[in-house]
Amino acid sequence: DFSSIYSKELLPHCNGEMSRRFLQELVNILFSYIDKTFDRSSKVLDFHHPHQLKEGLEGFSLELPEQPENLEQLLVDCRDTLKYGVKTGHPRFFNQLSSGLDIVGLAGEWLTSTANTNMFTFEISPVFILMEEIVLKKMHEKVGWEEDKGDGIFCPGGSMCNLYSVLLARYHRFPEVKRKGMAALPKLALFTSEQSHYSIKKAAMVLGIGTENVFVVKCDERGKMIPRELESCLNRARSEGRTPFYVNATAGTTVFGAFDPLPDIADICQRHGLWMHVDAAWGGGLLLSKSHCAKLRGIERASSVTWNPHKMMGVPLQCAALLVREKGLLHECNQLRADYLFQPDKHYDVSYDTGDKSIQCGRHVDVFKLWLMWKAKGSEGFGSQVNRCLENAEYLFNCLRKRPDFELVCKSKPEHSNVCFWYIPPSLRGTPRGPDRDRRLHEVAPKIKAKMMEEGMVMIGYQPLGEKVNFFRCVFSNPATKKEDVDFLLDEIARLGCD
Ligand code: ABU
Repeated sequence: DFSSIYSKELLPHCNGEMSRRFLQELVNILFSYIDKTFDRSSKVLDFHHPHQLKEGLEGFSLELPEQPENLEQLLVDCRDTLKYGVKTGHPRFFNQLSSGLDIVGLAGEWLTSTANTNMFTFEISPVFILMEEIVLKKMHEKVGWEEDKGDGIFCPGGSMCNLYSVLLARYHRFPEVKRKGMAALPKLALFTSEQSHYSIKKAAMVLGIGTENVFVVKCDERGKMIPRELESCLNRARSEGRTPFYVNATAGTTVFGAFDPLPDIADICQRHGLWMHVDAAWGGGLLLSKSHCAKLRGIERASSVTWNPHKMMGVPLQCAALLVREKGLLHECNQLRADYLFQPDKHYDVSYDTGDKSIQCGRHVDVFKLWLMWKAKGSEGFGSQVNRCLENAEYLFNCLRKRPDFELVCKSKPEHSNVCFWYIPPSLRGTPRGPDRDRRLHEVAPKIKAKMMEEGMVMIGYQPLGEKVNFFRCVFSNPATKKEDVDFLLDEIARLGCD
């Protein structure tokens, strides 16, 4: 019982015994949460509306006190924080591209927090800096780049990686931008598919290029960029007086999981002298699978690649890497030589002070958990994990084909682990296709999702896309998910949606 004990009785104020007991108690709470995460009979979430959580629930208050609270209360708060959160590692959590709870990854995250250091210099992160180099090399090898040529950096999420890619491409073509800014440049244009991630447009916005200068290239019915549409966008941009400099190709789109035709896009980029970026935030994990890596053929021709191990590889959030083919460019583009951090006269090889490659100053250690998981599984272990997720997707696809109460959005076999579908309630079955059916079908997924969240036994996302009204998107990245969870998902949707 910690009810009469306060944080002033923990380290550094007192001896370590009480700190150990407190942390041990916290670990017990975490173990119990982990057990529940893998227990199919436990809920994925215990949903409460924002106002309910803000008002406070059964002794759980988010408000901050003026006076210290005792350690017992802190442990209750920790338990409640997990209780009212979402178990993203639950085998029936299908809501996001990142899911799962990897025990080795978790160990890595705990160690990282305990070490509590910063990635800007070798002097305070000697081991982590070298691990980053080793892991990046391994990722370059999987992409297919020549040994010792590439560069890269772990950054906070795929959107930031994509931002870096646009920044680098612009600097590569117009190095004067670093000092003179956008006013010294012609009107730029960049290109990305209509199904690519919104972060490409956001990068254009943040970097002062402007969203109107992002050309959105049409996709085919599977969500893949159409190369001849890219060519016509390039011609249009030129005829409008813009200077094309960057093309983003997506390897694993967010909704359909589609892979753009990388070799064709690489040919176009080569012909027009453009930077080719591949956003493989979601699809990068497939590089580790012998059965599926061919879907990324052509990625080796990219100038830069985004790859998020926190998605398909199941590494705890967050873990995202920007890989760059040309060594030194990141440093040249972002270096500002802050004297208080990057002194050139240190007694070790200062090329390991990688912090000036970054646009951040402080940088979290995201690499250790990935390094530890790679040791634990080997590339092959990651490959089998990816294969299992894609097998689940194929199983769901086959189930959907057989069931009359569901309709697939894409009729062809999924390339990645995304499967998109509508549930057709009894009242809509047999209704002729058209605006009236679309209007009613659009309301089905949000209604089911609302009930699903209130009951909390499973979780899946939905969205509209182009002219397609709201549909469910199921994604598999959790190695704990089995076929029985897929059956459960479909039966739950049918139960909740039956009118
Ligand atoms: N950065 C894309 C993540 C979106 C998703 O999990 O659905």
